[in-house]
Order: sequence, then structure tokens, then C-alpha cells
Amino acid sequence: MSTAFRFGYITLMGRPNVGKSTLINRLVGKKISITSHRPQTTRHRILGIKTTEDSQIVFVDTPGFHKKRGKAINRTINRTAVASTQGVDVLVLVIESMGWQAPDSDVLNTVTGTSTPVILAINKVDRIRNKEQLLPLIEQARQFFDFNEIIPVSAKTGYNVDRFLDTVKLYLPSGDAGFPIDQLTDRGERFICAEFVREQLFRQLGQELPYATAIELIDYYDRGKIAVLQAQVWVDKPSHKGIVIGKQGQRLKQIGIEARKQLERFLGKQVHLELRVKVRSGWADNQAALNALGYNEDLK
Ligand SMILES: Nc1nc2c(ncn2[C@@H]2O[C@H](COP(=O)(O)OP(=O)(O)OP(=O)(O)O)[C@@H](O)[C@H]2O)c(=O)[nH]1
Ligand SMILES: [Mg+2]
Repeated sequence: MSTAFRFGYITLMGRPNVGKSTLINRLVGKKISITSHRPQTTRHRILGIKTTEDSQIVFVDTPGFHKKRGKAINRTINRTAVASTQGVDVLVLVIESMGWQAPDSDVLNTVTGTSTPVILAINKVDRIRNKEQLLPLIEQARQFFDFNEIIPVSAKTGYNVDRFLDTVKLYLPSGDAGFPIDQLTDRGERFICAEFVREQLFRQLGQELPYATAIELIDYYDRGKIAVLQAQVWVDKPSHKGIVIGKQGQRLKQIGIEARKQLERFLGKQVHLELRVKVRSGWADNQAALNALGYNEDLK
């Protein structure tokens, strides 16, 4: 008889920008979820699947929860974040090593009274020189909540990520793998390709503009050695269109170049990417547009 194989779901929750998606990518060993220094980069629930000899752990990446309500898209993103904390085996609250902030408590408040084990991951410990500096933060965190475990990590360098994995695994029930062992995510190539283009909007556009954009993948053909992708960048206003395109098309070109690099790495083949910009006024506050872009699928 085989020893107990473990299978279960672990949600990474946290305020925007603490490094949830970077941590998922590190855990899975491949970039499946986009990251940027801007808050609310992640807009969907994305599964990252880690299969080891004795377990299959399904990590659930969630959008950063923030209290401000804003447009329909912000409400949908928050609902997705909260819905993703339900029905899982373990919750991991991700915070930054630089200190506990009020929005960390807001996230914790969304799971008040939960009977699910809650583990605290203190991320970005590469940002502090001396690990002893963490002790006051750990003490403070203990007073806020009775965490089952507190584990410092760096998603960026990989510090302590193996120990994190070994520890969280112990909280999973025994059970057979729920996914094929070579599957890394529940998301298809089309979704991830559109996300890689959106990542560049988040990384390359200034101020509020990334929040007023979305990506629609129009076409995707796989021609063996080369993948051909056509994507449309949705913007909210005609004035945004000019900014995204830039002087003599330079901005859009740069977005395309960087997105293509990521896509080629992800798909393992040459990519031909065509980008167009389209004005869809008010899309971010329009439920039908959000449905068309798949923003409500995570809530079904
Ligand atoms: N120094 C350092 N930076 C990190 C680490 N982990 C993530 N980052 C950076 O923090 C920023 C946010 O990372 P993300 O992974 O996009 O954060 P997130 O929590 O998924 O953010 P949202 O999707 O917006 O909620 C990026 O610039 C990352 O490169 C880390 O361990 N150390
Ligand atoms: Mg994210």
C-alpha cells in the first residue's frame, strides 16, 4: 500500500503588491502569473499546481484585496479575492517583511472566524539586512492572529521557499492527485498569453493608465515552430489610445517587444505578436464588458 499522498488547495491571500504571484511562480517553477510593482496586477483567480513525489498542492493566486470599492471591475476583483478563500484546505496570508500595515488587517478580517488553518508568509525578507529585525514583526503578528505557522520567505531569491512548501504540505488531507502530474495551471495558453501582454501595460504605462486597460486575444494560431497572436488593447478614452501607442508608435512597439520575449519563453517557440488599440469607453464599469473579458468567470 502506498504511503498517504496528499492533495489539496492552498490560497495565497494578501493586500496588493506583497508578492503573491511572484511566490506562486517560484513555487510552481514556471511563470504562470504576471507580476509588477503596481497594486492589483492580478485580476483573476489562477491556480498554480505543484506536484512532488508525495503530494500535489494547488496554490490559488488571488487579486490583492483592497478596501476602496471604485468601479465594477474593482468590486469584481475584490469579490474574486474573497471567494477564493472559501472551500480551501489552507489559507496563507502574505505580508511584507518591512512591517505590518492596516490593509494586511483588512485582508485578515475577510476570513474572521474561519476554521481553516491560516499560515503567515513574511515575504521580501531579502529587503532586510538582519533576520533578527523580523522578531518584532513576528511578535506583533502573533498578537493580531493565532497563525498556525509563521514563515519568512523571499519569493524573489527563493530563500526558505522549500521549507515553506514542506510546512504547508503537512496541513493537506491525504488524497489522490486531482490534476495530471505535468499540469502547472488551470489556465489555458490563450489566457496566459493575454496576461503577458497586460503585464507589459502594467510595467510600462504610467499612473492610472494600466487600470483603464484590458486585453482581448483576438486570434491565436499555432503554426508549429511559430505562434501567431493578435491581441487588442482596450482603453477607456480616445486620449488613452494616443498614450498607449506613443510617439510614432514607439510605446506600443516596446510593449510588443517585451511581451513577445515573455511569450516566447512561456511557449518555448518563436512568437509573432500583433497589437491593436481599441477605445471601449467605460468598459471597466460595465458588467457586460467585464463578462466578455472573463472577469466574472471566477465567481461562478
Ligand atoms: N525584493 C523583493 N521583491 C519582491 C519579492 N516578491 C515580489 N517582489 C516584487 O514585488 C512586486 C509585486 O509582486 P507581485 O507578485 O506582482 O505581487 P502581488 O501580491 O501578486 O500583487 P497583486 O497581484 O497586485 O495583488 C513586484 O515588483 C515583485 O518583483 C521578494 O521576495 N523580494
Ligand atoms: Mg498578483
